[in-house]
Amino acid sequence: MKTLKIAIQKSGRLNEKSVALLKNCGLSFENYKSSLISSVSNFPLEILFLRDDDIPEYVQDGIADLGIVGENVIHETDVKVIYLQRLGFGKCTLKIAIPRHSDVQSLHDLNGKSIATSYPVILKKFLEKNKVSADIRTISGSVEISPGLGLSDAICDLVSTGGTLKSNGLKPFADVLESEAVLIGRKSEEKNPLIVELIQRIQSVLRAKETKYVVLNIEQKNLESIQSLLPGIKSPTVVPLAESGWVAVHTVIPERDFWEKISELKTAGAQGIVVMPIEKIIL
Ligand code: PRT
Ligand code: ZN
Repeated sequence: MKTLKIAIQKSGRLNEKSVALLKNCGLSFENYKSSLISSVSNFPLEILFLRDDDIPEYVQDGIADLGIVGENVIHETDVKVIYLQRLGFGKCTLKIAIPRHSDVQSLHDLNGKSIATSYPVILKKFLEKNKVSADIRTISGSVEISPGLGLSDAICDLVSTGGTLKSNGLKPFADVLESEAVLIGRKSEEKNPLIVELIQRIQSVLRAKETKYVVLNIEQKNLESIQSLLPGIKSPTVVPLAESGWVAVHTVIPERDFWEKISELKTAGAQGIVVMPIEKIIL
């Protein structure tokens, strides 16, 4: 079978998590910072290390079969690729931001103003959709300093914590695009068995990350009340303890309502609660 190629960011914000995701899928490869390509020894896959801006086009043109890249880059380059899987990291929002004391109150107030950005394509579409006519100034980096230098009235840039805006005297004004890292590919290759296999592995890693494995002890008489609190994958595993009248319950809990669940379990009489990370969940 033809060896697949996946393009990931060479260095930058998505590199580490892309590499970790592939390694968690059981893929074995060297992550040399100096090389552009690395072969996976236990799966027919080669990893290309590229600048993120080049990844969508490489996938579209068939130089790579798969890519891991931020949605913001895909929308800006306007290529024909498909989303195979959202990956849950690299989350950020492309936002229009204005100086803290700006008189801009509504989107309409941006008419006639200048906005500096590295995302002219996405911004243009957003402004057109909202019937705003502003002057888009395309710059390639350090967009956030532009209003302070008098180069623009506003900016449109990626924001994650908001710290960069704040330290440059800016405040968020409007959300343009939500973004996270995604696995992309080509429509024609969607059913390639190697791609299907890789997506299944990625999904099992992502599912595991969303859940914790929990073991707890409970008196038999309280078992029913806690069973209703524990959805588990199918139903919890219940094992008798040496001490009569007590059982151990094994289950999984979603990360998102973890603390809430634990406190409900304690109230229902659970003791000796042990929580463990899960490596993979294969359904
Ligand atoms: O060299 P290469 O071209 O590959 O990398 P790059 O410099 O173009 O991209 P890089 O590594 O900075 O970001 C890669 C991807 O990470 C982006 O395309 C986004 O999808 C995602 N991402 C997530 C971010 C951020 N969060 C982010 N905060 N990309 C950039 N930022 C920048 C933003 O531009 C601003 O300068 O961080 C600053 C704001 O951060 P906060 O935390 O202060 O709000
Ligand atoms: Zn880039």
